[in-house]
Amino acid sequence: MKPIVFYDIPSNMAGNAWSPNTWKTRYCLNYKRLPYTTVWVEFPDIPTLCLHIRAPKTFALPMADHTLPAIFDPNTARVVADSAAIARYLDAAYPSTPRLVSPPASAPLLAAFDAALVGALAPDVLALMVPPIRDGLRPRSAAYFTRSREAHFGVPLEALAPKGSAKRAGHVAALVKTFETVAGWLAAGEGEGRGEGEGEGEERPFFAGDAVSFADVTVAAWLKALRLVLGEDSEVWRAVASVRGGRWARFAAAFEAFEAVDAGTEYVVPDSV
Ligand SMILES: N[C@@H](CCC(=O)N[C@@H](CS)C(=O)NCC(=O)O)C(=O)O
Repeated sequence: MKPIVFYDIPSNMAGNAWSPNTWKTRYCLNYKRLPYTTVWVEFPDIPTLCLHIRAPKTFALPMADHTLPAIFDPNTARVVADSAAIARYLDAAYPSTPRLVSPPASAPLLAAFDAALVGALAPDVLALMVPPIRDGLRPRSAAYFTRSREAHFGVPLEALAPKGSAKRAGHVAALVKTFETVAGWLAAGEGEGRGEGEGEGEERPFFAGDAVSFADVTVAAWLKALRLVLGEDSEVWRAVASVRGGRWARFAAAFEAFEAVDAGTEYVVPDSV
């Protein structure tokens, strides 16, 4: 099998890969052990790349019709954009790899989960992550990111959650509350139907039980990006990691086996575009 081409966004941060959305696809590819090679695309080149490879618009963001992750699979000549669509495609194209959307009829539920998670996390996670993301991007992407995100938020990025401010403390507290809520979703039904004393305190490892699904990948990708962008020692990661006696720290640890990042190659805008 020829390696799948995976389009991701580079940075100067440790390990290069930083985006919560593209981490979803990297986790899918690594979990399925599919051969792939990363092509690193700077933010301002995403529309050019997507038009060139004919990636469908995702309309995932108010400020951009085209988004990454996207993949090109040379084995089938298919181009797929959007992390949930990529997970469904990989399940269908490579049925002997572990499924992430199982049963396939759960696709709408998983899409709804992904949207609900982003909706719940976004106000706080973005205020806390956007300024350090800008600082960690390379210059061309950083300039684009500052312009597009300042236009979106209507304030200088430094004003989103200044260090030491009450505003920042509010975002951290609200983010922790959201992760408490999501931990509640994960724990729903745990231990039910068991005899007294049996199985008490046993955690369900993943949202659908013992096997990883796309729901787990979406949460793991946000946890990974938080840890990476804000730092393992940040007040934010420490607060999130301590929810329910370390539930999210244990969850994140289960994904460490799927965090390989290849060196890949840099995207160069073709002359013909
Ligand atoms: N729901 C989409 C979201 C993708 C997304 O928002 N990607 C961002 C990078 S984290 C992007 O490509 N942004 C392009 C831009 O801001 O111009 C998915 O999961 O693939």
